[in-house]
Amino acid sequence: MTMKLYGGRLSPYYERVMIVLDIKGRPDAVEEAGVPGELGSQEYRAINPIGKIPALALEDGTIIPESAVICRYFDRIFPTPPLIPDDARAMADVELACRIADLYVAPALVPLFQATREGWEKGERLDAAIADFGAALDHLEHYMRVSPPAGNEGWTLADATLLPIFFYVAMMGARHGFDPFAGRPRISEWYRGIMESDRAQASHAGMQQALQAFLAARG
Ligand SMILES: N[C@@H](CCC(=O)N[C@@H](CS)C(=O)NCC(=O)O)C(=O)O
Repeated sequence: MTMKLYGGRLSPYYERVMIVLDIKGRPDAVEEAGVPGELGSQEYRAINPIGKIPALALEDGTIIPESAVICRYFDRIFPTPPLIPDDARAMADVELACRIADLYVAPALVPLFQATREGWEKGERLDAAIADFGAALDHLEHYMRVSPPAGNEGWTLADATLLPIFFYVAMMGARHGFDPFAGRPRISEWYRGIMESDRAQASHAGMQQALQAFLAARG
């Protein structure tokens, strides 16, 4: 039995895992299994009681949830090229970018998704959400010490983590009328650089396609 990956490319956490498999040259290591019964269903909770995607089912049926853990699992079973540099300082830079993305940037996107879904008017509530989002980006900018990869080579876990989150960072900026890159030269330079690679272009195109399909199905 092959491994199964539950989720879909609309999720930046799922896409992170797919990028890691691409970096490893092992895109076929998993069967993409979708979300049985949809998110929130009992059927999916029977697979992963946390209810979130992605989740990885190993060959023996063991479930590993949490994208960061799944990525590290793949880094062990497919060791080349490595996702985490050996050098202690470079390792800390990569880990820090991943942590700040997961703990601050991604959660600060959630109110902006809500604002988009519910069509919030300009005003205090939207301004506060944008300000919180800006503060999270400032944390990342302050500690951003990773350089963009050269084309498809030299990708780290920071690149795989940040890229799909930045699909939504750029989108929410455009949707709510602010430039998330303005005054943030480090993340601007990283994003401009990584988007020159085929892998980043393909990832964003795949997420865009998943988004269009989702919006069309919602009607
Ligand atoms: N910390 C988790 C976050 C995963 C996550 O929040 N996934 C979202 C989709 S982008 C989800 O499954 N949401 C469903 C829910 O919260 O019910 C990870 O890194 O895997």
